[in-house]
Amino acid sequence: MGIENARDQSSSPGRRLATLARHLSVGDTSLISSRGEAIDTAPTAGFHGGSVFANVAQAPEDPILGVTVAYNKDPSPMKVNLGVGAYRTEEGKPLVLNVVKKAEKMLLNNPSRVKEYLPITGLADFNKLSAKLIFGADSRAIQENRVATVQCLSGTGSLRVGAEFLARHYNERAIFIPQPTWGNHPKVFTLAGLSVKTYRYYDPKTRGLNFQGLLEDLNMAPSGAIVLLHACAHNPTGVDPTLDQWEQIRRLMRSKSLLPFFDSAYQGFASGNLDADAQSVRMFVADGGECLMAQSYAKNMGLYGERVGALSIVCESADVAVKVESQLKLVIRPMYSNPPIHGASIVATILKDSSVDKAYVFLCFLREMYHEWTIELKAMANRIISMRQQLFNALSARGTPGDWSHIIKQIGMFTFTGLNKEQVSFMTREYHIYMTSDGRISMAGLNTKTIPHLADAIHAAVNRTK
Ligand code: PLA
Repeated sequence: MGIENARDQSSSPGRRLATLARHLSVGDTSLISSRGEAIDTAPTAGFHGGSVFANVAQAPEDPILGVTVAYNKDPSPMKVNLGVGAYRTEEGKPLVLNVVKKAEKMLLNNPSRVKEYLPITGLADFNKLSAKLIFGADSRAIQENRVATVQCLSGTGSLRVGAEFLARHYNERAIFIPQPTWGNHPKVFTLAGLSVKTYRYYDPKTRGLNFQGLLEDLNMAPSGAIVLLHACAHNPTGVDPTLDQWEQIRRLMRSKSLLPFFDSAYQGFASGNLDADAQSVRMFVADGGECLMAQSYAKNMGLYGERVGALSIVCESADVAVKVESQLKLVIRPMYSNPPIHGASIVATILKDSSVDKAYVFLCFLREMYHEWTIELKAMANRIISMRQQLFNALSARGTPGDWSHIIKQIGMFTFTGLNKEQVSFMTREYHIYMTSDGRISMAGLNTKTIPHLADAIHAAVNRTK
């Protein structure tokens, strides 16, 4: 009897026959160990029928990226995707910045460019320029060579590498993250081996910052604990501390030796100004203390799928920074070996600045690219701000019950509407509006044409469950 026939038997003699057939075929499939002994191949279920993964449970879709999956399946022509934070033009199209296209053209036309492996730490120019972009050109930490920067896979990869480093080399496991925060934060930190705790951040009543709660919770954190801070444009709430509040947070954290871990995924998107959006970070770095910084170019350069980001660890001395970098390499090498070259080359081309020597025309051209980027970035930020005003106006015009002023007060890519799960699912079901179930909408996905539709949906959802 062949194996095929034996496989069909489900009765007990059938099973025995199957076992026999397996034994008979051992000569063909058994392995020989390096010591010359036969190794029992213990055939898997897959080998004899069902999948070896038959017991794998169906996982739920990601709460943010799964919204796009559902959106893509919807055949309705009126559907709108306000789930993932991805910038769209007024025509509803994804945007590749002109300056990015220019940089890519330059890279393509440069015959000396090759596709060799980058070092484990990534493109050196990119790392230097990234640190300068977030910490400022005049940062003492940079001048004193106290910053270890490694190129990583966008913001997420930077957070993960930083967390893995902390889990191995830092004496405190607890990381305090704001409540609420970006949904991937707890997963990234837990899987890296840190112990995730939360601090109060958002007050649903005022739809603003729960500053008192934040201070109390950080004050209760164990000395040395890690604290995750959104550098600007807090996701999902769109609520940031004022500069004065940042200063109080800084003082409290430094007095308790809490270690800041900044997540900067939206530099330039909150205010339209790269320096203004980095002020919170620069405040902490200026005091000479240590911190971690995860940077992403997904949003501010529109390089989402290129996966470009950087992790910087600001250290107490240049000597420590050298050692920290050596250990970051040990984290990265077994994870993905070294980062991809293309996106980082685009960023480095744009960030190169001619301030060193304005005499070179070539360098001046590069500086122009930087300037051009800031203009395109500001245009994206301004369009988002105008969407806020338009949505607010549309709801006011409809007389939608409730105070909607938070739409214009919140900043960055998202509005945390305050709509509940039921209202969100009603809007998706009846109006084909896709958003995360916590009521967050990506303002960057809206345009003048879709605003009336969204306002109608919100109006109906609110009136329905009033
Ligand atoms: N940190 C925060 C606060 C973010 O909002 C995001 C992206 C990241 C890090 C990671 O970005 P990156 O790895 O692509 O650089 N948040 C998005 C996308 C825009 C996502 O969930 O992946 C969001 O819709 O919330």
